Amino acid sequence: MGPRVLQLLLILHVLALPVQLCAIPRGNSALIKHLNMELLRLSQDLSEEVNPSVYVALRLSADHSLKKEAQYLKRLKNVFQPSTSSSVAGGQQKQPNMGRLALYLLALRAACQNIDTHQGRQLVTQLKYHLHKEKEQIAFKGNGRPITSYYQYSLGVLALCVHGKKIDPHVIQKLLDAENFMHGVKLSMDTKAMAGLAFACLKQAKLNELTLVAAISLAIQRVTGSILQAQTTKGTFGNIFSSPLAMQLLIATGMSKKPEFPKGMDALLGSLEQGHFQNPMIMSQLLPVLNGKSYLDIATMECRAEQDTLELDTTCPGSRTVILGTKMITVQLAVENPPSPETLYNHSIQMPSGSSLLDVLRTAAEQGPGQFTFETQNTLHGPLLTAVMGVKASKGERRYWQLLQAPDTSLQKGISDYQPQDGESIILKFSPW
Ligand code: B12
Ligand SMILES: *[C@@H]1O[C@H](CO)[C@@H](O)[C@H](O)[C@H]1NC(C)=O
Repeated sequence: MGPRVLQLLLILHVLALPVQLCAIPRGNSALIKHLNMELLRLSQDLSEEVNPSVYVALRLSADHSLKKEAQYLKRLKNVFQPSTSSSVAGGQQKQPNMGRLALYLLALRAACQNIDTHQGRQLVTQLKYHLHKEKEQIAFKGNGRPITSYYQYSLGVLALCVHGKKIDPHVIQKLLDAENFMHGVKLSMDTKAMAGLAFACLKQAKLNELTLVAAISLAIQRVTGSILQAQTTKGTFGNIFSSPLAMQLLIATGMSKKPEFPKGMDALLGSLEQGHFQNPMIMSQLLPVLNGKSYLDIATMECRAEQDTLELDTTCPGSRTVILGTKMITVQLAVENPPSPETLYNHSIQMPSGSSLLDVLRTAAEQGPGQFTFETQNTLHGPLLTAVMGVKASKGERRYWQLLQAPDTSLQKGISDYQPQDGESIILKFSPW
């Protein structure tokens, strides 16, 4: 062995050390702590968009860093209630969509903030107005479908409910109808779970008339029944990324004694250990489950005697840091806009291994000016692909750029999270939803 080799080995050894220390740990409590830490790290990263769902997850955890949580709440307020502070709203749109507003209200309750103030009441009124407009859309213009989605509609109901606010019975009725008849719209597992959480809160809040209460109880039975029935042999409900919300519903409805529950928990912990949960939004839906909590628990939070023991480990880079390989891979990228049979674009792209699909799109766009173009929009979930080759959904049009692995497997991750393999063929297809 020459001295150069020895030197190299030594360097490699030194390089490998921190990586080892930062790897995803084994053992359930270590895994949970690791996830908690990742979310806390995210909350401190000023380059990340503030996300009320991340705050809620930190608040529902057993371990806290109260100072960092307070700092994050302040940042949330700056964005969602910019008038309360001197700072200018940081980047985000002035009017948050209904779902974000609802998540923010959940966050305020999770901070035990009094919303019976002038500004708090404004937020509640705003959310009620959104729900009212959605109710009208469902009943008259939308043919059973809301402007946003039943997922956001459910979040809205849930947020008012955890604050103990009275909700228009007609608004509740529309969600019951959607769950019961579904208006020909197949509700996704995530949506069912969120609707179920809203129903579970309404039942517990006891704010409603008896007939409505009976209908709500029935709806809870149907939703939980269909979720339990949908469990796969792997233990997931829907796919792995809808399972956190499904498990939250099982927790909220006291079903954690059912045999399906530990099976679901094993699936979640297994995937966590394998590093499948890297999206902040999904991580924030998962952490409460691992702590045995659901969004329903926010309603009764007292914010007293909390364990202020979580310390940020600054020596690890965070699992979302991607290290690109030196090996090059080839990815085939095609664009389809049915019913047109021709492909708008179809080329192979060379990339370093470990690149995300977003990197692939960027490289394609750089290759020939005008050949490939795309646009994205920031969401709490990450960058959403909104336009390709100048084609985008017009206002109210229910179409989106679906990500597929050829020929027709829908990807379960978004453009910034998905890493194509060598020789993989990706199709961007303008699809209805
Ligand atoms: C409704 C919904 C959709 C609708 C949104 C339309 C609408 N106007 O509401 C449609 C059908 C368009 C959609 C598309 C996709 N979705 Co979707 N979607 C959801 C759902 C059920 C709710 C999202 C929501 O309203 N959040 C609440 C509000 C407050 O947050 P928001 O940030 O303002 O919401 C916006 C974004 O979430 C965005 N959005 C929706 N889905 C996705 C997915 C990604 C990756 C991104 C970046 C953004 C995004 O649309 C929302 C409305 O504007 C979630 C379920 C969940 N557990 O979160 C899945 C979910 C987020 N979607 C998912 C996926 C995989 C996709 C697709 C990538 C599927 C595909 N193969 O093409 C595409 C996005 C492709 C692209 N163009 O970039 C996964 C993400 C998993 C992960 N690992 O991160 C989830 C968790 C579902 C699941 N269990 O698999 N989705
Ligand atoms: C794109 O081109 C490749 C090879 O040139 C071909 O095999 C593939 O079927 C094409 N894809 C689409 C969606 O047309």
